[in-house]
Amino acid sequence: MAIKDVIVLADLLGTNKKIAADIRAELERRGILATNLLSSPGAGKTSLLEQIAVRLRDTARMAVIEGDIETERDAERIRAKGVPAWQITTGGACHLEAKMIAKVLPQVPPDVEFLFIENVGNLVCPASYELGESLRIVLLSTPEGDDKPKKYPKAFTTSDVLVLTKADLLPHVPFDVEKVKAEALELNPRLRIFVVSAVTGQGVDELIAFLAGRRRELQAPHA
Ligand SMILES: Nc1nc2c(ncn2[C@@H]2O[C@H](COP(=O)(O)OP(=O)(O)O)[C@@H](O)[C@H]2O)c(=O)[nH]1
Ligand SMILES: [Mg+2]
Repeated sequence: MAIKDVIVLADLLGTNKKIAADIRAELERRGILATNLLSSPGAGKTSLLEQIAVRLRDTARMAVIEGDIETERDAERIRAKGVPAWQITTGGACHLEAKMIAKVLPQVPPDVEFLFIENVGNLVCPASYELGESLRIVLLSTPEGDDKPKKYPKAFTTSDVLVLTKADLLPHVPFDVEKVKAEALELNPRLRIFVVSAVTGQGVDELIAFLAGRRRELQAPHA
C-alpha cells in the first residue's frame, strides 16, 4: 500500500472511531446495550437474532439494525418476529461504519434495552470498524471449519464473545469444539464462549442471560 493510501485509511478509521465513541457514550447513557455481530455470510447471525427475538420480545425491548450489501431480507425476517428492524444496504461495501449507524439511531425508540447490529457477512473488514457497540460478538458456524480463528484473528481478538453456531450439525461435520475454544482463547483470553443452535435452541438462553448481565453492568454506577 502506498504511503498516501495508508494516511487516507488511518484518517478514515480515526474519524470512524470518533463517531463510534460518541454513539457508545450516548447509548450507554440511555442504558442501551448495543451488540455488533460479526461472521462470515451464512454463519447464522439472523437465525440467532430470530431466536433471541422470540425469547426476549415479551420481557424486554429489543431492536435490530441489519447490514447487508443489498436487499431488505434480514430486516423483514426480524420484523416477522415482532421486533423493530432497520436495514442498511451498503451497495457494495463489505462492512458497516459508525456514520451509517448514526443515521439510523434517531429512529430507535428511546426505551429500547438491547440493540443488535448485524454486520455485513465477512470475517475481515468489519473487525476494523467500531460501530459504537458495547459488546462485539463473533460467530463461527460448525460447517465453516475449526481452523478459522487463527486464519482470521482480528475478528476474534477484537470481540468480547465467541458464539459457535449450528451445534446441531456437530455429528455431521468435522469440527473440534475444544480445539476452536483453545485456539480462540490463545488469541484472546477474555473471550466468553457459547455453543448454540438456532434449530434446537441449545445455548440461546445462556447467551441471553449473559447479555442481560452485561446490560445491568451498564446501568450500575461505575466503581
Ligand atoms: N442446521 C442449522 N442451520 C442453521 C442454524 N442457524 C442458521 N442456519 C441456516 O444457515 C443459513 C444461514 O443462516 P442466516 O441466519 O441467514 O445466516 P447469516 O447470513 O449469518 O445471517 C440458513 O439456511 C439457516 O437456516 C443452526 O443453528 N443450525
Ligand atoms: Mg443475516
